[in-house]
Amino acid sequence: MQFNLIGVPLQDGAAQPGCEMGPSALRTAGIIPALERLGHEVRDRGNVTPRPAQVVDHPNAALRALPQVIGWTEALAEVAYRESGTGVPIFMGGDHALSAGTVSGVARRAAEEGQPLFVLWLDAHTDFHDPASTESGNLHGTPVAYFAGRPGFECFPPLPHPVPEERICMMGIRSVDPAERRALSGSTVQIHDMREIDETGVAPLLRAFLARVAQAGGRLHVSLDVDFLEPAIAPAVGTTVPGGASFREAHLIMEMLHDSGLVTSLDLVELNPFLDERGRTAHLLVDLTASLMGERIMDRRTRSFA
Ligand code: DIR
Ligand code: MN
Ligand code: MN
Ligand code: MN
Repeated sequence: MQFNLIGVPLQDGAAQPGCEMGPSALRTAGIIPALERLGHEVRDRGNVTPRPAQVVDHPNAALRALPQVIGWTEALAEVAYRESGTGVPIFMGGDHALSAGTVSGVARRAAEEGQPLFVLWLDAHTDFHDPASTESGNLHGTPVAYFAGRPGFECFPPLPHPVPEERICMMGIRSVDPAERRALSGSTVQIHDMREIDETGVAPLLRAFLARVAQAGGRLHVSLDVDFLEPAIAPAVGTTVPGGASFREAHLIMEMLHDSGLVTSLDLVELNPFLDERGRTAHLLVDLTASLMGERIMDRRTRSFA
C-alpha cells in the first residue's frame, strides 16, 4: 500500500500549547520504518502550512484563534483532497481541529469516486460543538459538527460534501458537554460510549459498523484522538479523561480495521509530546498505526471480519 504522511503542526484549536510538536514526535518514534517494515511504500509529504488568517468577527467572545483555525481548515481540505488521490493519507497532528479540514477534503475525494464516506471517531469527547455553543472556546471541540454540515459554521470555509450523520460512528465517548448532548439527542450519529464498550466489548460494536460500511461500498476515515486511550497508557494529551480504552481494546480495533480493508485515511491527533515521558505515547500511536496497517500477533486462517 502507498501511504502519504502529512504533518499538521496545529495547536490553535487546543487550550494547551504543545501539539505542534506532534508530527515531529511521531516521526522520531519511527512511524516511517514501522510502516515500511510491513511492506508498505511511505512518502513523507512534509508539514502543512496554513492559509494566512483573515479578520473574522464572532459573537462568542470565548472563541480562541478562530481566524487561524479557518486558515488551517482551508489549507487542509485542499491537501487532504490531493493526497487522498495517490494513496492513504495519514495526518499527523496537531490538535483535533484539523479534522474539519481533513474530513472535508477526503469527503470531496469520496464524492468524486462515487463512494459514500464513513467516519470512525475514536475519542473521549464528541467534538460536536459549534462556534457559538463552545464554552471553552477551543475549536478542537467542534470538527464533527462542521464536517456533518450542522448550522453555525458560516464563518468557516463552505463545505461541499458534508458527511451524513448516520455515517459517523463514535467510540470511547465519556465526556459530553450539555450543548453537545442537546445537539446529539436529535442526531443519527452512532455513539458507543465507554459504558456500552464495558457491557458489550469493542469487537461486536465495531464489527457491526464495518459491515455497514462494507455493505454500502464505502470508504472509511478513522480519526484517533489520544484521549480515546486510558491516560495511564497514553498520558501525552492536554485533555485526559479517566476510563479510556485499554491497550488491547485499542489494538483490537486497529487489527479489525486492518482486516476489513476499508480504511482509506487516518488522523492521529492531540499528541502533546511536551507532556510525555520519553516519547511513550508517540510510540504507542506508532504501534497502533502499525496494527491498523497490518502488524499482527499471529497469522490467522480466519478473518475476524468478513
Ligand atoms: C470540551 C473538550 N468538550 C470542549 N473537548 C475536547 O472544550 O469543548 N475534545 N477536549 O477533544
Ligand atoms: Mn477530539
Ligand atoms: Mn478528545
Ligand atoms: Mn516502538
